[in-house]
Amino acid sequence: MSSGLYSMDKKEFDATFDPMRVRPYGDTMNDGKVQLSFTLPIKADELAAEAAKLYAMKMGLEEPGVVYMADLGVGYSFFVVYGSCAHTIDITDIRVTKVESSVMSMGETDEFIRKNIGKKLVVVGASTGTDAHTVGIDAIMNMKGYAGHYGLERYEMIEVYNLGSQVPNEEFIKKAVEVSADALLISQTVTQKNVHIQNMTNLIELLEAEGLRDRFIVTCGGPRISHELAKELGYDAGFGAGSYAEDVASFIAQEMASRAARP
Ligand code: B12
Repeated sequence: MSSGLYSMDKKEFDATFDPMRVRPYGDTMNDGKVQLSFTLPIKADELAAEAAKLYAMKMGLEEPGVVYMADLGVGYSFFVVYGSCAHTIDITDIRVTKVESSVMSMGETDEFIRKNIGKKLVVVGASTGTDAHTVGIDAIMNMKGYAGHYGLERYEMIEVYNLGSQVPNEEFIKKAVEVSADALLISQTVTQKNVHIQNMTNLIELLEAEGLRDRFIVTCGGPRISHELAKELGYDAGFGAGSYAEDVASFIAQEMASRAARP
């Protein structure tokens, strides 16, 4: 490593540097530089810029600077603030809850299903509750998929029912029973006032009340969904931003096979 990377002398840096304790990096290693953006409900002027700076300081940023201020209309201002953060994270303390299946390609998943399950898997998906966003669930289910990753409709060994958006949980479950679904795919995009938590919890409660919870593999996804949250709410797996059909297809196939193998 070149000593030019560091704000301190290389010897001094090597003596204090702990690769397990990390902090953000901007211009020079370990400088703690971060950038954040936020909106204040006051008009964009010198007072607002000072308020943004003080707020950043309260958040723990040292020497914050307003690098961008924009007028958002009557009485609102938008800021980008840059500063240094002193905190570090000990990465040896971090425990990650992640989906345990290994991700297979579309061809490998089809082959896995043929070999280990011997029938097409039936999946039913929707953006449930009041959520009107369809792009996420379509990215996973539609034939053309998303960002070069084909969707589930393209899989030879998966039969797909995409019910669209704003599907009430009762209707969703009814369809799943009607088509003898193996797996349910719930998409949630709107998280304002935790509406997704209420809706996702309601689905699990309805399944439990009807004695159907164990009949399906129940998965969910969305930009603010994590596997950890999904497990907490009683789902089998959760998929966040940047997930693709391969992720959920691999999980469902492997989970089906391991359930079938259980005595
Ligand atoms: C397009 C859009 C809309 C379109 C939706 C059109 C449509 N047919 O879907 C329209 C204009 C209708 C819309 C409406 C609204 N929207 Co809107 N919308 C967006 C926008 C710009 C993009 C969302 C999107 O399509 N992303 C692309 C997809 C591919 O990404 P994704 O959803 O994350 O999906 C990926 C993963 O999350 C995952 N995934 C998703 N679902 C699932 C499911 C499973 C099973 C799996 C495995 C994976 C998975 O895989 C996908 C691929 O990687 C976002 C802002 C943004 N830039 O993200 C706001 C946004 C989502 N909308 C927002 C809001 C508030 C609304 C409204 C409530 C606004 C209003 N007051 O009326 C309404 C919704 C009303 C309602 N009842 O739901 C907010 C949500 C805030 C929040 N956290 O709650 C956002 C973030 C905008 C914002 N910053 O305020 N919206």
